[in-house]
Formats: sequence, C-alpha cells, structure tokens
Amino acid sequence: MKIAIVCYPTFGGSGVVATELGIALANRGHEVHFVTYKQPVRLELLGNKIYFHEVHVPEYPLFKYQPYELALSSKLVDTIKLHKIDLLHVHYAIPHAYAGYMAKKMLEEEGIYVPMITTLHGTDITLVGKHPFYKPAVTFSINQSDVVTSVSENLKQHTLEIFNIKKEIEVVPNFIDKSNYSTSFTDCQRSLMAEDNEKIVTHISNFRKVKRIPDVIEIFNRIQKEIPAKLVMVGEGPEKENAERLCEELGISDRVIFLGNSNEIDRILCFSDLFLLPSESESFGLAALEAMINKVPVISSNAGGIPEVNEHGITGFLSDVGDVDDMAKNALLILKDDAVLEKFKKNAVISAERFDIMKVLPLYEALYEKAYKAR
Ligand code: GMT
Repeated sequence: MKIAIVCYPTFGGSGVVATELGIALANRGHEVHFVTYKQPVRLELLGNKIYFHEVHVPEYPLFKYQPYELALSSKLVDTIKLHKIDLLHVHYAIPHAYAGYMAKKMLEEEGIYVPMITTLHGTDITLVGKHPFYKPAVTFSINQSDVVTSVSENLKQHTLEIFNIKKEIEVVPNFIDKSNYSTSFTDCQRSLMAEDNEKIVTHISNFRKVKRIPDVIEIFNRIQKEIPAKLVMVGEGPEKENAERLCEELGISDRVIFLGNSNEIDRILCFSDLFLLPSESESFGLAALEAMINKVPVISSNAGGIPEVNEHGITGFLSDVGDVDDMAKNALLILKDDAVLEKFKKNAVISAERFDIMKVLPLYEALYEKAYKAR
C-alpha cells in the first residue's frame, strides 16, 4: 500500500512509534510518506520506499497564531493526489486527526476517497484533548476517523470515559524492533559513566511535569545512601533546571549526569542496571519497554497503561504515584543482590518480546486493509 503518516517529528513517544512503524512498513514493501514540519528524529534513511514531505507554514504578521492545521491539510491533499496514496495514518489526535479529516473532505470533492486511521497516544487524550477548548474538535475528529486505535487498553477505557465516542477503538500496543537492539553492542562503555562498583540508574523522558522528575531524584537519593550508584538523566524539557537544582540541594550533583537529548538510547540502556519511570500518567510507557528490551528492569508508578508493560515482581515493580519510599525500597531489592538483578534483567527482555514489532505490525496491516476495502 501507499501510506501517508502524520506525526510529531520531535523526541517523544508518539513520533518515535510513528517513525519506527513507517520504517517497518517500508521494510515489508509498503511505500511510506511522512508528512510533518521537520524530518522525524529517528528517520535517518530516506529511500525509494520512504519519503518525507515537509509542511511549511509561512509567517504572516496578521496572524498571532500561524495556522499549521491549514498548511498540513493542504500538504496532505497535494501529497495524496501526487503520490496516489491509499491510506492516511495520523498519530496523536491534536491537531492531526482534525487536519486529516479536512484533507479527506477536500479530496472527496474531487472523487478521491482515502481512509484515515487515527492512533491515540496518551496526552492527546489525558492532558490536552480533554480540555474544554479542544474537546468538541477532538471528539469530532475521532468519531470521523475510519479506524481508531489506542496504544493500551487503559487509554481506550480512559478515552471512552472522557469523550462521547461512537467508533470502536482497537487496541494496538506500542512495539519494539528487537533486531535494532539484540546484538548491537558488545562493549557498553560503562566505565565512561561509573566506577566498577557503582550501579547505574537511568531515566529518559521529555522532562515534563507529568513525568514527576523530582520523584526520580528522590528515589535515587535514597538508593545512593545505601549503595554506590550513579543516576543518568536523558532528555530535555521544562523540569530539567529544577531537577539540577534539587540535586544541588540534596548534595548529589556529582552522582547525577544530565545527558540531554540522545539518539543513542540503546547505548545508554546498554550500561544501565535499572530504569525509573514514576510518572503521574502514562498511556503506555514506551521508554519502559525500550529499557526492558535492553535487559533493564523497571521501577515505575502504576499509572495508566504502565501495568500492561511492566510486570510487578517480574520485570520490575509498580508503586502508587508519589510513593518514592516504596519505589526506592523496590529498587534496592533489585540492585543489592547481583543474582536478583540478573533474574530481573532476563525477565525484562523476555517480557518485552510480547511487543515485538513482528507481532504488532500485522495488526496495523489488517486494520489498513479493512479500512481500504470499506472506503
Ligand atoms: O510521554 C510523553 O509525554 C510524550 C507522549 C508523546 O505523545 O510522544 O507520549 C505518549 O505516547 C507514547 C507513545 O504511544 C506513550 O508511550 C506514552 O506513555 C505517552 N505519554 C503519556 O501518556 C504521558
């Protein structure tokens, strides 16, 4: 099929999932066209099966807010016509499903029918989408999609509770391409980060409030009081400066390394012993899955869809949101005993294989075919 994918091109789970999906679809012989305002960060190779079409929004002084949805829907119309696209897959409802719907309607005027799949990722529902300013438009564009998918059962239930949804929501979980990881690194370059006797604890996110960054620091503070350890913080975002300040206040700055954004997540996870994800809300927790496939156990909150990924007592532990004492206690239980750590590491990678791309990709392909036939 010829598939147009709309996503956010920056660091963030939904963009990563959309990009990895597009690459995998191209590897299966589909022709994939990414339509967004910048080349997606994980999209390195363009080729005869992968294309990138940039959406330009010209600055015009009359506009206080530049109309991205308008530019996106026009770009979609042009791309779909020029490349004879069969199907449109939009990731993250806001504003992509809305712009996609407009493109569909414009094309219908010309007798072109292109089905639209909308994948809900989390904050498009739980944080932004439910705001009264957006809710009617989000409800409308979800209901107007030909197929709606959500990345976890929890997000599906949440969406049904918040919005008046008339469409069936199919759960298609996030996935991992283990061929990207399994044999990539033999030398983890652990020595760059920590002494031999130190355990390495890692957190990766966009440093937004919802990630509860102070909890990450508090959990680590408790861990490093008991065992020699380093904390590696990966990502950029609004909470980063506060986090650096908190480390100063606690006197642990020399044990915490802030790396910024990275395209080499697997290199970092390769030398990590434990992953922390104490989020307030998380529709799935792709970062936890990326940790698990790299043999890193996860200490997390039990928010949202995380329990569908991190298995309590098997791949790590789950605690109530904000219960940093319990999270630190569980972290130490894993880190203090090398045999226990080894068992959790093995379990993590075995459990992550539930989400292997080869199991998830056919679910999307089946939905594509269903939508295409019904158009
Ligand atoms: O975690 C974020 O804030 C980024 C956000 C995104 O849209 O990129 O992530 C959401 O989508 C990911 C991919 O489906 C999920 O793994 C994350 O759990 C979800 N984040 C939240 O629900 C907070």
